[in-house]
Parts: sequence; C-alpha cells; structure tokens
Amino acid sequence: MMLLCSFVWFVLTASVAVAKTHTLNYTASWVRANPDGLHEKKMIGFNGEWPLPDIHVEKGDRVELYLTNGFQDDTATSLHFHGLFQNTSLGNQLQMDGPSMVTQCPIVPGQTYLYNFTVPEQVGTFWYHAHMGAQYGDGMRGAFIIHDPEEPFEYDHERIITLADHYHEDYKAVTKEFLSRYNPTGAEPIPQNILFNNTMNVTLDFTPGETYLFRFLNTGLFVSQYIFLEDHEMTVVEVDGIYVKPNVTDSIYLSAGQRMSVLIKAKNKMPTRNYAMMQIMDETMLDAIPSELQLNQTIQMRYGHSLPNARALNIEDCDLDRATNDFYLEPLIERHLLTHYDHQIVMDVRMLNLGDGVKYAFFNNITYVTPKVPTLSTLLTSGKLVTDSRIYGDNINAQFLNHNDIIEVVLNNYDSGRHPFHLHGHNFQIVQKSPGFHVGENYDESEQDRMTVPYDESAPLQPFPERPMVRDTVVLEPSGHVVLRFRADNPGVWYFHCHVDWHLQQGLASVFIEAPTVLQERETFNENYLDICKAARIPVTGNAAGHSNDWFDLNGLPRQPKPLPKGFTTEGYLALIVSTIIGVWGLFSIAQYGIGEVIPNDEKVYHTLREILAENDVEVPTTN
Ligand SMILES: [Cu+2]
Repeated sequence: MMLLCSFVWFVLTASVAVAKTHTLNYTASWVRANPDGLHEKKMIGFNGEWPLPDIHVEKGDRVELYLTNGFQDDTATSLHFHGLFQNTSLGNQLQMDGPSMVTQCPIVPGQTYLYNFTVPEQVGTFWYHAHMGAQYGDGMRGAFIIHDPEEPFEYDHERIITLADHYHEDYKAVTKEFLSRYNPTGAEPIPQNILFNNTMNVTLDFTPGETYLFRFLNTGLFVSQYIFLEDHEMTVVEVDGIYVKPNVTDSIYLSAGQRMSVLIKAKNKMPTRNYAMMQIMDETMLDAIPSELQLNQTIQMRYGHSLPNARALNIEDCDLDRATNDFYLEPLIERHLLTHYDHQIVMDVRMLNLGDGVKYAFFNNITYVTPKVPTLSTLLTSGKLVTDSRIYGDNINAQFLNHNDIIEVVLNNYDSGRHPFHLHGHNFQIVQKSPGFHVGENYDESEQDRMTVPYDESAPLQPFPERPMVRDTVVLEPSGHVVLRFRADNPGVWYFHCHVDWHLQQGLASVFIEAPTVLQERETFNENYLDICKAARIPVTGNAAGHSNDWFDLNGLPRQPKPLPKGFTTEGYLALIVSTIIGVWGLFSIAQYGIGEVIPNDEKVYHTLREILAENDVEVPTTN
C-alpha cells in the first residue's frame, strides 16, 4: 500500500511538473496583404506570412523565441510580451521585456535576438507585439495564451478574437504625418477600418446548447472598441490575466492593450435565424469622423447555413453605457486592498505644442525622448552611480521605486481624450477611477484646467474597494483621474506608457526604475544583448547620452524641443498651419483633421510664428 501510494504521488507530481519548452523561429519582414479587402498594403509577417500565429503555452512552460530581423530596408524591431511580469528574481529576465531603448537595443536587419523566459506564475490572455515605433499597427502582433490546467470555469470551445484598427498607409508614413507641425492639434490618425481577427465580415458558428470561451484582445494602435451581443449574454471570467467573479453583461469595452475573456452560452434550441455580434469603435476618441468611415461591423453568430443572417443593429439601441465597468469587477482570488502607500507618484497628463509646432504629450512637464543608450544598459554599467537620477537623463521621466514599497500612481487627465495606461513588469490595483468629465463638449483648450477633476486625496470620489480590480492596462477617462497601487516587488526598468500608440509616439511615457541596486545583482547582459547593440552601433555602457568617461557629462543628450514662448497658443499655431496647409496640401487635409473651423490668415500671428519656427530651426515652406 505504501509503495502504491508513493508511486501514485510520483506520477502526479511528474504530470504537474513537466514544463515544455516552446522553440519558435520567426523572421520578421514585409509581406503583401489585404486585411480589409479594400486595399492591398505591406504588413509585417513572420516567416513570410501574415497574420502572425497565436502562441499557446501552459503555465510554467519555457519560451525560446528567436526573432530575426528580415526587413530588407532599414526597419529595426523588437518584441514585447504584454502583461508578462518577466519576474527578474529568475535572473536575466528584464532583457526579455522588449521595449526598444528601454530594456534592449533595437534589432537591426540581419540580427537575431532570443527572447527566452518562463511563465511560472501567470495564466490567461496576453499578447505579443513589436515595441518599436508604431510598428505593431502594421500587424506585428498576436495572442499569447497561457493555459491553466485548473481553469475555474467550463466550456466546450475556445475562440481567440483579436480586435484592431487598421490603416491603409504603413506606420512610418502615418507617424510622419501625425507628428508634424501640419497637425498642430495632435489629431490622431483616423483608421480606415476596424479588423476582427485581422479581417472583416467574419461568421462564427454556434451549436445550440454549447458554451464558448471567447478571449477578446484589443491589439489595435488607437481606438477602444465595444463588443455587443444581440440577445445573448456574456459572462466575464478573466480580465488581463486575472480571473474575476462572473459578471454578466451584453456589452464589453476594450481599450488598446486590454483583454477580456467571456463565456457565451449558445441558445438551447435551434433558433430560426442567426444573431449579430456588433464590433463598435469608440467614436468619441476620433477628432473627426469622415463620412466614408464605417464605425462598426456586424459579425454573424451563425446557427445554421440556411437560416437568415442577422441584420446590423442600430448602435443607438445597443446601450453601450451598460458595458462592464472594470472598476466594479472583483478578482476571483481575493487580494485585499493595499490600504496605504509608501511612495506616491502624481502625474498630470497634458498635450501641448512645443516650439517646433508639433503637439507633444507630457507627464508633468516632460515628454519622453529616447536616450542614446537603453536605460537598462545605463543602469547595469553605472556601478555605484546606479541610484543617481542624473545619469538617466532628464527626458525619460524616470521614477525611482524602493524595493517592496507600496507605490501609488495618481494620473490626472488634463486632456479631453481617453488614455489607456499600461505598466510593464507588474499589474496594479485600481483603487480610484473617476468617470470622464465634459465628455464630447466643445471648449477652448485654455479652459482645460477648469474642466479637469484631479484626484483629491482628502475627498476621494468613490469608497476604496475592499477587493479592488487588478489589471495591467487601465483607461484614464477624459478630464478625470485614476489611482493605482502595487508593490514594488519586481526590481527592473519598467516602461509605463499610454497604449494609444500615437500618444506614446508623442512622448506619453515614463520609466519606473525599481530597486536598481537589487537589479544589478540579478541581471547581467547575455552575449546576444551586447551583439545586437553593437550591430545597431549603440554603446553598451554609459549614461543616457552615451558617455562613460564622465558619467555626468550629458552633452549630446536628445532633448525635447524648446517650449512655445509665453502667450502663444495652439490657436495661434492653427492660424499659421492652416494657412500653410492650404498652400501646400489644399483644403482636403484640413477637412481630414477636423480643423477647418479655424479662420486662417491672421497676418500678424502668422508672421510672428514663422519667426519662432525659424528660431527653432524649423523649415517653413512658403505659401501661395
Ligand atoms: Cu493616450
């Protein structure tokens, strides 16, 4: 009996403990594709194919993903695994996180970088995407599912649904047009379409009586999206890799970067028609809505080939205000509120024009500017200077966290747009989340400070939840605030940024430097890390400006452009830019960016601003 017991015990542990290694070889390159059926363009494929594969692993597995840059032009790349902690206590994990110039050098053409990590403690729905410019918008993205042998819910079928917005031009062209003095309001590029599993007009088959697990991921660059079901319920069971107490709804909301898994129970009896699953853009995020833009699409929930198809629903009837509010969800495995904080970081989000006429995005007064050396390289080669903030440069918004402190991040939105914020290396409790204020109202930018309701610690808007929701990406509502808490238990260099990639390109990012002295003990560069830096001609040691003789010499450090002189506003720029655009591009561009209401040709403003631009070394084309 004794023998039998130990044998059974052995078999059991063996079956639990066997972790697989997934070796994946991917070469990224441009391929031709026509995702929306309207326009063939270049997309980023792996091994010559697009869309990219979903990656499936089990809890505890190891991933060895060799990413080779196979672009034939000068495109560099890198890969991030969104939501994975890359637990640095396991050793050399931070250099697997992916953001270019934060935790690694960009992979230049011809180079290969090995992403090599285990997933010991997380389960659920994650994704991978390029973390280099707005590159993932051209399709360098896919689902990363960590399966759990002990999933706390049951279903018959599993489906992965990626949502995305789609641009007909490639990301470099769109970025160039966006980050331009000809777009002084910072109007985000308007996508040409939204994709559902990287295509359009999808039909999903349903069998009466069966239950489906749908893993929804918003892998887009910009717009949030709703999913609304006609006459069916969704039960939310997992959010950003966290199991939640079941929440029944007919609509969900996903910002860029967010994930939600829901159970959908098919009709018990064969119905007489098919039903609609509506995929709907959050149109409040668009500065202008071109008449040809299709704001939603109808996915067929098909019970039978011979049944009549569902008609598109009227969006006004969908009652999207009822979409699940993540602030009121509760994790299934109870984690109590972190009742106090040791260190508070308050960040005011603003969008402002600088002296080059471009609209930038700021945390407090700083817009992120890429340093000359990845922040991880600076940290690991700085020896005893590691805690001296000066060596990291003043344009990465570095925040220093002490090991195991409880950190509170307060985000106040001095902007009328929605911003989904994402933290690498952690998830966080959402302890306060205000609604949006003055949403959709037209007001002058100079009035923004009056519109914003910042967090007031002495009078929180809501009671603190006993068991707050935990996510890795949270939406900061227009003119509102959120308050996040987490324990600084994962020493690292963690990027914190808006997941509207256009806003990230505008500099809406910060770097959390967490327990840097502990990290120095845990992390050493592998050869591969050094090789790709050398290939990219990026120093592997030195401060943010690349100097290692004098660590306080920041000569040559890339910095944000000079501010606008006092008294000059966006409106002033508009007068200049609109008149310039008319000269250069014609009226079409103005209509496209929704700034046509501004009256151009204010001669005085025009000439003064031309002079300012000239002082900032900006070349201004002559107008007609
Ligand atoms: Cu944003």
